Amino acid sequence: MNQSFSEKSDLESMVTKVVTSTPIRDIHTHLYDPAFGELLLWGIDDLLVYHYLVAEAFRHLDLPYAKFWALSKSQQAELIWNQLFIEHSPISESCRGILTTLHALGLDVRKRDLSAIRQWFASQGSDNHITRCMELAGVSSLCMTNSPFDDLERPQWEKGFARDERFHAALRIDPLLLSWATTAPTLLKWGYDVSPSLNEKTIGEVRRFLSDWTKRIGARYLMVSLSPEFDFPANDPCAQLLEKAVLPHCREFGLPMALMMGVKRQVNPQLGLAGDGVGLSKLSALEGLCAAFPENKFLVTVLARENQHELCVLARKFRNLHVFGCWWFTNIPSLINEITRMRIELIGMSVTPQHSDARVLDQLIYKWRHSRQIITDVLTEKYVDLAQTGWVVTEADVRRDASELLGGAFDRFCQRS
Ligand code: RAT
Ligand code: ZN
Repeated sequence: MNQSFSEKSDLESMVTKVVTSTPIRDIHTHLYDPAFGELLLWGIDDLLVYHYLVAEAFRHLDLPYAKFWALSKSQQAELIWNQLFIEHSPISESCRGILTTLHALGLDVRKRDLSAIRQWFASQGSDNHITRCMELAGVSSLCMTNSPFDDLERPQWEKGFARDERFHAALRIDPLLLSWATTAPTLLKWGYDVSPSLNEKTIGEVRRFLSDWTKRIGARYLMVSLSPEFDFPANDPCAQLLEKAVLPHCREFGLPMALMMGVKRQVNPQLGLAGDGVGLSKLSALEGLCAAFPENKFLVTVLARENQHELCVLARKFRNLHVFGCWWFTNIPSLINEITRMRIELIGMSVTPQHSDARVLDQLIYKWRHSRQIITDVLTEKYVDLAQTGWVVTEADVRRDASELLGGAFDRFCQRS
């Protein structure tokens, strides 16, 4: 018999226990299967040169951008460590994240000793470290971001390798949709008989390309990050390719299309990867897509805080829309709290509140520990509200709900025909 919980403190400890022990399926990261060797980043220097921290360090650094980029990775890491951890308190989410991670790995952060931390990482083996980070984060599987247009990544897929079953693939197609003029010659070089104009033959060849890569990598979904200017329907190559090639391909393979909306690329190009910003997306475009293509499934996250409410309302209208993640600049405790609360209040458990977007393996630990805590807090509060009506929440209920939020709802959405 399931025990029932109605006291707030009982509920709190039960929800904490359940959410902490529910395995997470992380649906979007930038991590790689270990077969990709050095493309899978880990360790203190990669943690420190994460672009979220580069942007923050430049708030303090009095150094020309070019000089910073000319430094080695370890010199850059040292500068960032000094600015963000020694000269100032490491309070920002990205800084705190490093401390959460080091602490969970058993390192003593009190010493503020970068060389000791480096020494510790240097003595770790990458295979064990993958398992340890995933265990400490409570992550059972994760989705990579796999781009055939990436010259470092492509050869490994072409060669083939034994897959690590914890690492799932997602087919990233930004160059195809966002820069057709330069991508068409690339496809031609790879043996796809495309022309600059999007005629029937070209569309067929684009679909053949998508189909080859979907099969080659075993893609779970296709994905693109879109700028605030993205519109649909429209007469530009992005909207045309989406409608005529990508969405029919997704229908044929039964795969969702992930749209990450609202990134303003290279607001400050001197910052490199850290130079992207945010803008308000036109969710009327998404509404148009969901309505016009009921047989397509859309996985969507938005970068602008101001778009979050409209996105939830859209999800109430279209069951072919699955909302996920607190992405990038919204992956901070105050906004995760606000957004998760709002989502659960508007669309209940039919949402995936978080993905990690980890670029460095160790980041799984903090990204998930911090978010799990907030998901626990929000759920507890909601169950307490229910208890006040006399509704009795059982541990089995919480187990089911946590499992939905941490990957189950996503899986079912993907499997739906
Ligand atoms: O969050 C990030 O690390 C960004 O740089 C982007 O990669 C973003 O997540 C994306 O997938 O476009
Ligand atoms: Zn990402």
